[in-house]
Amino acid sequence: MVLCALWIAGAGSVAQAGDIPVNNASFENPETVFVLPIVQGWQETGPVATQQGFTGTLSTGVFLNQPTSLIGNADQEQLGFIAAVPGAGISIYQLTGATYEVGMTYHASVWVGKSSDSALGFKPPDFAELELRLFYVPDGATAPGTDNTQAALESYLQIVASTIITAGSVGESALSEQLAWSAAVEAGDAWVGKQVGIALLPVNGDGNGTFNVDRVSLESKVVPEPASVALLGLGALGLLRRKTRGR
Ligand SMILES: [Ca+2]
Ligand SMILES: [Ca+2]
Repeated sequence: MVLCALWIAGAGSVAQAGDIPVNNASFENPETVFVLPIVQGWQETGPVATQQGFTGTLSTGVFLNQPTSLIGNADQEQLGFIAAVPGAGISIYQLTGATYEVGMTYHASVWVGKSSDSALGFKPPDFAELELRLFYVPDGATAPGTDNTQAALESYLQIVASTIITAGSVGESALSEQLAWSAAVEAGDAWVGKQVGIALLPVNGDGNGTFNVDRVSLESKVVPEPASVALLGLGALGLLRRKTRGR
């Protein structure tokens, strides 16, 4: 049994667990003195429109944490925002440098709040929902453009893990941590070897309000599968027995 325990401990140290870098994880870029409808380091999708001379995906961007509407536990100077408008193909997503590996779980964390009546935009209704999604891109899928449909977006962002965050459960002056954990990746999963993707997208609402997001992080962890552990244990016991018999 001692040998068995050593083997399991050894397996954990060999696998590549740890933090997975996320681009612009704190929404500090581009730098703004108020608000910009741009999120660097992420792909932004959604309707393209023009406002105040700027043409682009106005439903997603970054804003300065204003002293007049201070969000107490935001990280650094800025946050991201995502309009709580479902069905319009709105998202921010990125593919990381990591790939889904068998025996690993993937944990995503993002801190989420919602706009207040007085801040940028209006407060979303309590039933509005934001989804935190870990995804993979299936072979041959076409990257959605900015003016894509929701269907095009969904076919590209294939779900590995998903957490739905309701506006009623998050605050205006403080963010709260939201998590999405994948199950342990198994050999037959379609996402084995595919890039680990992370996305935030509105999935319910009445078209009003925005979600505020900050501090995105992602990590992989080793999960010894019960079956593997049992097999390892049996194998180790078998070896011990053979050694004992041989003496
Ligand atoms: Ca930030
Ligand atoms: Ca945008």
